[in-house]
Formats: sequence, C-alpha cells, structure tokens
Amino acid sequence: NILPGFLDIERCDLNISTNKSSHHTDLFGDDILIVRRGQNFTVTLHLKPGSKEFKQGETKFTLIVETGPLPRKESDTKVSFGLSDSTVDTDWSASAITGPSGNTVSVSINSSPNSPIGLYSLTLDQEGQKTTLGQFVLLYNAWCQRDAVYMPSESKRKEYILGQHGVIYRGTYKRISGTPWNFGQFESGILDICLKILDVNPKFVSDADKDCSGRRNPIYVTRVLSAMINSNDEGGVLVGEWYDFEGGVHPGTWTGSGKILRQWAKSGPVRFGQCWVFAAVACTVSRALGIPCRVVTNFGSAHDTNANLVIENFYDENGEDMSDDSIWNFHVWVDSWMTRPDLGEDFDGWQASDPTPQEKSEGVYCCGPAPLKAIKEGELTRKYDAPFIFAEVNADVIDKVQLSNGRMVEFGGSTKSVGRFISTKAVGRDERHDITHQYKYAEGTAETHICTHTHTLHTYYSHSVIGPSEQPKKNVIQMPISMYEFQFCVIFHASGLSAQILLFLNKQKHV
Ligand SMILES: [Ca+2]
Ligand SMILES: [Ca+2]
Ligand SMILES: [Ca+2]
Repeated sequence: NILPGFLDIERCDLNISTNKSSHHTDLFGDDILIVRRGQNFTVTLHLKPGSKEFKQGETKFTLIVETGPLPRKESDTKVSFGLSDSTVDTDWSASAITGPSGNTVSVSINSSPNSPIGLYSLTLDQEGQKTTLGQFVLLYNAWCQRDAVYMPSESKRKEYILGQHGVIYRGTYKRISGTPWNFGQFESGILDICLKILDVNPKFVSDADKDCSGRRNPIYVTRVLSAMINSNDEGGVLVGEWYDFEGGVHPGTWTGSGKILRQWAKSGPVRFGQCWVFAAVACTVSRALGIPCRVVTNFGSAHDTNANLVIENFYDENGEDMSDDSIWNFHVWVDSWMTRPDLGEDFDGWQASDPTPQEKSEGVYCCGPAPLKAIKEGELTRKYDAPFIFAEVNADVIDKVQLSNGRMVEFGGSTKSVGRFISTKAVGRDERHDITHQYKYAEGTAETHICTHTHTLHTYYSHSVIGPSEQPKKNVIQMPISMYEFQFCVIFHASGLSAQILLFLNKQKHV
C-alpha cells in the first residue's frame, strides 16, 4: 500500500537470463539472479496502473542491498544508495530510465568490486516506504579489473572459473596418470551448498557480522574453505581415510564433486576422501564462488610434521622406520588466483592452499593460502603456512640411524628428491602442464642454494644447536637474503656447515 505520489510497483523483473549471460553466470542451473561484483546489472520495475510516473532526474528513490543475518552499514553488509545520472565502477550506484512501454522503469545497478560475496536482498525505499524487489547472489569477478581475483586472460578465465571438466594427476613421478574429474560447479543447487559451507564455518557461527564482512576478501574465503572441505574440527565436507574404508566410499571411486557436496548438504560429512578428492571439491567451491582455481599435484611430496623444513628419516639399528615425517608418492592441493594487498604486489597471483587435514594452523586443520612467489623465493614468514608448503615441494631429506648407545648417525639424504613434476591440467587442453618452476628454482641452481640456506639456517637455528627459546628464530629468517647471498654460497660447499653458519650469524647480529 504505497501512498500517492510514489511509484506503485506491481512487480520487479530481475532479468535473470540477460543479466546472467552478461555476467558469465549463465552456466549456473539455478533460476536465481547470479551476478559478479563491480559490474552493472539491470532490473525492470513494472508500475501498477495509476502509479505515479517515473520522471528521470525528478523521481527519487533509494536502493538498499543487504547480506547476512545482521546487515550493517559499518561492515559493508548493508548499503543504501540513491539514483545518479550514471553508475560508477568503484562503488554501489544506480541510474534509471523509463522503459519503452511507459509503465516500466529500467534500473541499472553497479556493485562495489570490493563487496562481500553472498546472497543479497534488494529493496526499494521511497522515504521509508519499502518495497522488496528480490534476491540475488553476488560472486567474485575475474572479468573486473578492480576485483582482487581479476584474471586478464579469457582462455584462463574459461579454464579456471568456467571449466567444469578437470584432469587430476596421480601415480608416481615415473608413471604419472591423469584421471578426469567433473567439478560440477554449475549443477543446480551447488552454489547454494557452497554458500552453506560459508554459513556453517565456525568463524561465521562465532561472529556472523565479521565473517560476512570478511567475505569481500578472497584470501579470507580461501582459508575458510581449506578448513571447511575437511570434516575435522567443524563437520566440514569430507572425512579423510587412508586405511579402512568400511562404512563409506573408497576415495578412488569418486568421479566428481557434485555428488559429494549434495551428500554433505543432506547428511553431513561424507566418507571418504583423500588428497585429490579434498582438492577437487575445494576447486569446485572456489570456481562456483568466482575465485580462479586449479588442482595441483606434487610428486615426491614431503609431509614435514615438526616444521623444521627437513624430512628426517630415522631408523633404528634393525632398520625399523621411526620417523614422523614422510614423503608421499604424490600429494594434491589447489592454487587460487588473487592479489595479496596484505603482503604487497610482489605476492599477487597464484596462492597455494591445502584442504587435506595434515597439520593444524592457528588451531585448525587448514593450510594456506600462501603465495607461490613466497614459496619459490623462500620468503617463509609470508602468510599463510608458507613453511609447510615450502617443505612439501623443497624439503631436504636426511637419513639417520640411531645406534644402540643412543647416538644418531647421518648416513644419507637428498636435496633433490622432494617436489617433482608439479602438475596441473593445461588451459583449454587435456594435457599435463608442468608448473614446477612456479614453485621452485631448478634443483642445483644458485637460487636454490640461497633458498635452501634460508631454511637450513632456520632449521639449525631453531632446533638443533641454539634452540628457539634462547634466540627468536625470526631474527634469522627476516634477514634480507640478498645481503648474504655470496657468503651463503661459499659456506654451502664447506664442511662443518651448521657450526660455521651459526658463527657467521652470531657475528652479524652484533654488528
Ligand atoms: Ca575442517
Ligand atoms: Ca621435519
Ligand atoms: Ca630441493
């Protein structure tokens, strides 16, 4: 019941199909408006007979968009904006013209390229008289230059956001085999389940306002997903199992993500997953939400259990393996594409995150996102979990035997066996694309020596000789590598490595 003198709206047409096709969301099977942020979409208001006419430049109204259970202006989860002559690219804005038939108004709306993603309601406000226009889902926009996930190549966007068919590499480095995977991110109902994953994450449960506001940031959402795809801690999507598959499905029998996500939404954690299943489901959810994502396989992948960046194989005198550290034939995770304003533009681009539950990070089974550039350069203080991922692709291996008198004797090792043939599906083709060089310098080159030294120093400094309690290890890793490049290479080839380096560092600290 609109008072005279205001627009009396019979219905609002969200122009779902035309908006979806211009926002690259037409592949979604859902009959709901799905748009990407930082880009215009148009809705049509149909006025009741006898309504006041819309006159451009004269008629005024405000639009209100709201997301989450506690929409707040301060959190950018509630935004009100009036009509302008034209929309702007940088913020929520709207303009309107009279439609061709006279009793319609065509309203063009632009969202902020930094808005939280999620389900929104759209309301029209005429001096406090509110009319609900409808709902829409807002996603990240790799086509928008102002968006943190902007990806300049159309062929890459087609692969990493719109691609539903994947190839996942497994096996050993000597015999790599690719298996097809159906990501299914556009299957009807999947987007809704992806939003549900965000809505049951513990950060949302404990502070919904902060969590919804945080959804503007793909770094935040990627980290949440790396926790939510495994069932540890919070009842996330998949239960990991490597030995006994009683009461569930062998991880090797899955061929796509859709069935897994639907089963989780219906009845909770799905039994069972292993690394490639966790990664493939994470890729589905990331692509559905609009974050460019790829599944990555690392052969000879280290699992460093004590964060010393070295894989120590301990044996007793009878040859029994006593190690906690391990090296997998292969391990699978995901890379997601985004800027890193928290770290600086040197770290923009691919970010590794790993949803397989291996080690806790900040008290939760999650890992990443860590910039590939930080992993390659050995910048291991960069958030999140760079040391763990560095070790997966570039840990040194040391073989030791414990003698009956308790003494440890080193008898072998390798600096080259961990992290080989890092693989993902090629863009637009069913071929293996080797991305090892994006994670590490070629084994044996000078750059590797520098990186290796960064972590070798860290290792000895924090664990073997001095001990972390006496000297904070960050003093070491924060040293600019370039300043010591030459000295490191010299020492590397000398004997008595650890003692000499420590001596050198101690001198430096007192300069
Ligand atoms: Ca979890
Ligand atoms: Ca270790
Ligand atoms: Ca190496």
